[in-house]
Amino acid sequence: MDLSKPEVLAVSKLSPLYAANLQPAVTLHDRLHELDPAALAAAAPRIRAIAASGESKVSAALIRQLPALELISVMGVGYDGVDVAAAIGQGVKVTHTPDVLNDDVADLAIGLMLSAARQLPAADRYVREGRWPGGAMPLARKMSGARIGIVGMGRIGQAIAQRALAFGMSVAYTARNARDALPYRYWPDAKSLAAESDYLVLITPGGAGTRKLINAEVLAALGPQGILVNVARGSVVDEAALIDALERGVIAGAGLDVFEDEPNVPERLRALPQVVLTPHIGSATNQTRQAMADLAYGNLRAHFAGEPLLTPVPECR
Ligand code: 8YV
Repeated sequence: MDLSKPEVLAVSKLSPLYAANLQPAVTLHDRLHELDPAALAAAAPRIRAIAASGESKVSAALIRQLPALELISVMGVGYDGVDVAAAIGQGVKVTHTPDVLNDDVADLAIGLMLSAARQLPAADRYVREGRWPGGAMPLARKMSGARIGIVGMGRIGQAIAQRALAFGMSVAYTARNARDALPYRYWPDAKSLAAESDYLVLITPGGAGTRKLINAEVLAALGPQGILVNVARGSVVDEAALIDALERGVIAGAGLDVFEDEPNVPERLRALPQVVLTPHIGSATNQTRQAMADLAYGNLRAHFAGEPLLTPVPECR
């Protein structure tokens, strides 16, 4: 072990791109808290940083176990799994990777909207399975010109709105606060937004403040022509209520990239043909994941060089 290098705990299986950035510069302890608690106890007094992904859990208990901890560098824009209050309480800074993934997540949101509306996965299967010669596929529905309601109007929400405008869609949103500088209609809550939307697209942070925000009532308001798209966090949707609404035709369909208990997707959801499912790939392109890995490492490097952090989370600014 090179004692001159800072010691870092990886709390989940890190992206190989992030790990490759870290490897030469730090001594990396891979998931000791899960794999070898005794080894963690031995290394704990020397661990100065945690490397995490957007889905990682960093509990108050783990933070308390690491008395030398200075920084938690998340490779992801979302950091709802990190107990930020506990970190701040112990003088630990938290960083994330905003902006660099806006395009990819917004692209995927539009892709899921189109896939659900035009039934692209089913159309692909139709051709592969040799069903075309037997007759045309059932007609799908038009997306251009429809109404999109966006839950969360941060950087990615705005990128989705811009794309929706290019499809001639009318854009409305809900968020904690109205953003008066934006030309979109604001609704104070998800239910009233859903009632005026054909596509309800979720891109709000996860965590306690948005848990099960999209419940049976909101889905009923979206209605039998409505399509739900989730590129935020599975926790934002009451998944049992969603499955029920899809099975009973309360809403028309869904495009889902995130789930309550990833990577486990309920069998009942997987059985529904009007649902398009992707395995949490919002930011999963080579270009974007490299940019995220570089930013996550850049924060860590800046910290150990005594320089200002590049992208601290808002609570740590
Ligand atoms: C990734 C994400 O799944 O940025 C986020 O919040 O959910 C994703 O981009 C992941 O964090 C990549 O490490």
